[in-house]
Parts: sequence; C-alpha cells; structure tokens
Amino acid sequence: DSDLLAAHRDEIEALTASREFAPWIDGGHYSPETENSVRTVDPAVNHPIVSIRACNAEDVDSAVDAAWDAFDGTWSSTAPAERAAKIREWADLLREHESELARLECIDTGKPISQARGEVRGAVDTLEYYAGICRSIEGDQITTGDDLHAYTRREPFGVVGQIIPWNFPLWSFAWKVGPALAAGNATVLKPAVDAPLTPLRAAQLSAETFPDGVINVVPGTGSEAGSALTDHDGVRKVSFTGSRDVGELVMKSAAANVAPVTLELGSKSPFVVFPDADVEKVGQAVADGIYYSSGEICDAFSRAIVHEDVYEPFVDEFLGATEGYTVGDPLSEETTLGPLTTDEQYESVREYIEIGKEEEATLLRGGSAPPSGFEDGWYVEPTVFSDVDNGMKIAREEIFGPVQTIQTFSSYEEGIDLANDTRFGLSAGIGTEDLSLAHSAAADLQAGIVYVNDYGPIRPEAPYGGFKESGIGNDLGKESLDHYLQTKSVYMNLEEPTL
Ligand code: TXE
Repeated sequence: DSDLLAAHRDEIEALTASREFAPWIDGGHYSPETENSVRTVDPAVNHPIVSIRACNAEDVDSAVDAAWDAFDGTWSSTAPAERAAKIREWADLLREHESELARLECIDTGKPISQARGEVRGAVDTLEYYAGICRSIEGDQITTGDDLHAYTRREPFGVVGQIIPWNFPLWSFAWKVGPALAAGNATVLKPAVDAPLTPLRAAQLSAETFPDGVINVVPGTGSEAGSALTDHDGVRKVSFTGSRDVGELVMKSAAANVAPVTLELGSKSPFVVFPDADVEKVGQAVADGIYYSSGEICDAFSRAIVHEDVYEPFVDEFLGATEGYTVGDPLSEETTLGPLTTDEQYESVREYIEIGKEEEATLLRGGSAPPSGFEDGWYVEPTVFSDVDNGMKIAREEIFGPVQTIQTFSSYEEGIDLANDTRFGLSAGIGTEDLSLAHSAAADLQAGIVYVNDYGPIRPEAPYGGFKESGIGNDLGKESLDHYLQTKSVYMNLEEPTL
C-alpha cells in the first residue's frame, strides 16, 4: 500500500530529520570506535528509520568510566531532595515531549500510537514515583546494649549496568533508570538494537537536568555491547530484562565480578477461568492480556485455562473480544493491534502457529496471511488454538505474539496444577466472582503477579517480577529501589561517660 508507506516515510522524516541518534555517553553524542552500525526498521512498512553507530567493548569502557567520574564527582554527594528534584524535572521534560516520544515509539516498535502514548505517561509516572520515594531511603538503629551504637546506612553501588529489550523501550527504560538514579547510582544502559530510539531521545532530554555521565546509553548488539557491560568489573550491579536464556548468560557473566543481578525474563502466563466467572468481563481481560502490544509482553496471558462448564460461553466472549481488536496502521488512533516489532519475532511467531497446527491443536481463528493492505509489514493476525494440552510446544514455550491457547479443567486442583505446570512464573490471572476462591487461587498460583478479573493496569507502586525461571527480584515498587542500594552496618563502641 503506497499511501501507507508514504505516510510512514513522512513520519520518519519528521521525527528524525533534524535529530541525531547516537550513543549517549558523558552527557553528549558519542562516536564509537567501530564503523559498525545497527539499523532500526519501521515494522509496519518494513522501511529503515535510521542507522546508529553500535558500541563495542571499548565504548562500553568509556561509558563506565564516564559514569564513575560522574558518581565520584558530584552525583554521590547529591542530597536525596536534589536528586528527586532532578528526576522530577526530567519527567516534566518527557511529559512535554509526549507526542514526539509516542510517535517515535510507534514507528520504532509498531505499537499502536494510543498504546505508545499511554506508555510515555507510564514512564513519566514511574520517574515521578521514584522521585517521591528517593527521599525515604532510611537505615536502622540497631539496639545491642548501651555500650554499642550500631546502625545501618543504605548506599548506592556506584555504577550499575542495565539492559532492556525492544518491547517497551521507553517504559522499561524508566523502570530501570528511575530507581537506579533515585538510589544515587550512575547508569550505563544498553537498549535493544531493534528499538533504541526513545531511550536515546530520553537520554538527550536528560542533559538539561543531570550532570554529565549520570545517564549513559550504549546501543549495540547483545553479544558485543551487552556482554561487555555485564562482565565489566566497573559495573557493581546488573539489571536485565529479556529472554530466559540470555538471562542465564547475564547471570553467569555478572558472576565473574560477583555483581548482584535482577532479572525480569519471559513467561507463559495462565489465566484460570473458574465456573462462576463473569465470562464477558473475563473474555475481554484475556483478550487484552494477549493482544496488548501484539502479545509481545512478558506477562501476556498466553494460556487460557477454562473450567469445562463455562468453556463455550468463555470462547464466545473471548472470540468476540478478539474481533473487537482493530489490526491496522499503528499511526492511526483507531488501531489497537499493530505489527510485531522485529522480523525474527515475525518468523518465530509464524513458525509457532505452524507447530500448533502440526501438534493438532484446533485452530479456532487466524493463523493465515497478514491482513490485506499490510503485507509488507510484520503483521500476524490474532490466532486462537483450542484442544491444547500442556505437553504441546505451543503451551510450553513463550511465543511472544498474538497467539492464544485454550485448555479445559474440571476441578480446582486440576486448574491450579495446569496453570503451575510451567517453568515460568511471571504472572497469572484468575476469573471468578467468588472472593474466597480468588484469594485461595492467588495464594496457590506460582507467579510474581496475579491479576483478578482483569489485565493490568501496572502501577509503579507495586513490585513487578517473576517466580521460578521468570526471574530474580523485581522492577518497580520499593523493592526495586532496594535492589539498587547496598547496606552498610556501622559499629561504634561507646565508653562510659567520664565527666
Ligand atoms: O531477547 P534477548 P530477543 C523473549 C521472547 C522473545 C525472545 C527473544 O520470548 O521471543 O525472548 O527476544 C540483549 N549479554 N523476550 O532475542 O536476546 C539484547 O541486545 C548481554 C521476553 O530480543 O534476550 C537486548 O538488549 N545482553 C522479554 C536484550 O538483551 C544481551 C523481552 C534482550 O534480548 C546478550 C524480550 C548477552 N549475551 C524478549 N544477548 C521479556 N521479559 O519481556 C542479548 N542481549
């Protein structure tokens, strides 16, 4: 569709023509040592946006040095009230640039503009939350007797290394950077090669607020810039969001320096629909949980586990809610489902759909070609499989696309067992009108986040992290601030007053 392509080209031109996208180190644009570059592509039309010089290990060294200089310079002695003011000022700047950031996110990831706008607001809200709680960092006075004054101090690590994926570039950037800075650290962050634009732009906007070197952004590949960051001996704490297997590599690499890690990894999150559920409400919740951001979400409700008594009404409602999604141009306000963000993801999701067919699950909907007019983009139509069992690959592996599986159960234990029969444990959903049942299931589900009768909303006040192989520790909440602080015990022996 040439109109579509023309509209996207115009938007790319408007957003990038007078703007430099480059690694951001020591408060300015940085020219990496290498000639290598990474190219980011608009997935709706498969058209290049910009090429960005990719950082290598030496560039990561420069970023870590700049971060230490900033930390040792003024940042480590900046009072919490002052840090809070700076974070808030930056949040205000991002808010003023909401339209630009949302449009950048939209062309870089393919997510619908309305969702992108909501995520810019989510990023601003996250920074404001951490600006608020950074003034509440406290140690303890420890009572041991009158001859000893013992207390704890909560101190930053110094320089932290952070790695984010391409599915929520700006929002996850704020999830990482907000608490790290609030705790008093300087950061070196590596965005994903496929969607680095909003983190780079947000870093540029931070220049007016923070001392040089407090925020550094090093775009590059995982194998080069990513691993250089996680095994850097100047990085004292590592926080990673991405796939389970790279999470394992990150952990091993950080282990070389005994740097603590926070990991937020993938999942295969179940939504258990009990027989008394309000199927209309729950059908919509499960649809929102699998189609938001085209299913490229770590806590996507990718497995509907439905009591056999409500199987048919649930499926009717869920398919109805599926039809309510509008697949289309992400730049259009009407669109609620855009393309997948990367071509690898597109190939991988289509492969899983073929696997589902081979595994003889029943294809209830979707599974074929992209919608007409969008053939050049990485579009996958909403796809639903029923007659799925937990032995199938499509029920066990994270697909990370708009593909739903539906299974049935007949007793409470069976429903919970099916839901928990996965190595992952990021989130789980419960559909019931029975309060007591909701609380029992919330306790029995092995997941770090439980949603009742709904999907989201995610708020910065509540910690977000996975059980089992979905991760270690949390983003968001006070917990995340805690992860960026280390505890020092101070002992001071007191002598008898001799006066
Ligand atoms: O993730 P990677 P990919 C899952 C999802 C998806 C699959 C693959 O199932 O289909 O992962 O996505 C950096 N050392 N999730 O390949 O590779 C990389 O450059 C250090 C779920 O994009 O894990 C990027 O910045 N860093 C997940 C980040 O890690 C390395 C979100 C994530 O990339 C590295 C994304 C290395 N050796 C994918 N290798 C979620 N939790 O939501 C790569 N990276």
